[in-house]
Amino acid sequence: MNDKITFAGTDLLLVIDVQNDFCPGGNLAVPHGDEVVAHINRIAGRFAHVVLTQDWHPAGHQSFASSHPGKRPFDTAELDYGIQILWPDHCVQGTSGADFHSALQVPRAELVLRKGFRAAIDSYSAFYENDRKTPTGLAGYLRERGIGRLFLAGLAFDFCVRFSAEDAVRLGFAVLVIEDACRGIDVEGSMAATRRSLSGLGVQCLTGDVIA
Ligand code: VGL
Ligand code: ZN
Repeated sequence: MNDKITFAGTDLLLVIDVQNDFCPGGNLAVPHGDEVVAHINRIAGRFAHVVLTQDWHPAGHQSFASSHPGKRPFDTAELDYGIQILWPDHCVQGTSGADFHSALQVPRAELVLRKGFRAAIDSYSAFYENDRKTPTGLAGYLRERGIGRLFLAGLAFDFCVRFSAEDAVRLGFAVLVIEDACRGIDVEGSMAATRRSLSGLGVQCLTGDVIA
């Protein structure tokens, strides 16, 4: 059993990409992705601060397989910044697929951070785009607000949650992942690789029952 968490005013819940396209019926459905919603709704009230991220791509984004003739979803392509997995079109700006899941109830969220809006660069992490250099501004926002510890939840565990957690550690935040409030895609062992990476970085994975 995990011990109950003692919260500080400098803790923040970072909810990653709980959007229709990542839920069953969506264009890039994460298996059981909608199951994170109830977990997140239940724990969000325990946090003094909540931030949501929203994957937010222009039509024709370079991470879409449809932008690369002859390629199919889950193929890879060499982009300016390196190898990129190609995805089905998803989370296109202004579409219902980009909307948050309608049952997500986090009215106290203080910021919605949109990412992936540059046509030529994907952005898994809430902190840096996939060139690993272009900041989203979130680190500055959190530092100015005196946030020290981040609890992560959302979709997908092995992409946007993983990259966000790894960057947050490198940026000096304490990071915990609420694992039962995440679901993953699992592309070629990416779930196991995520667990290895997070444990190597000292990121604690816990379950929501120690919070709610
Ligand atoms: C994500 C793939 C492409 C995610 C976003 O939210 O994990 N994955 N865009
Ligand atoms: Zn995306």
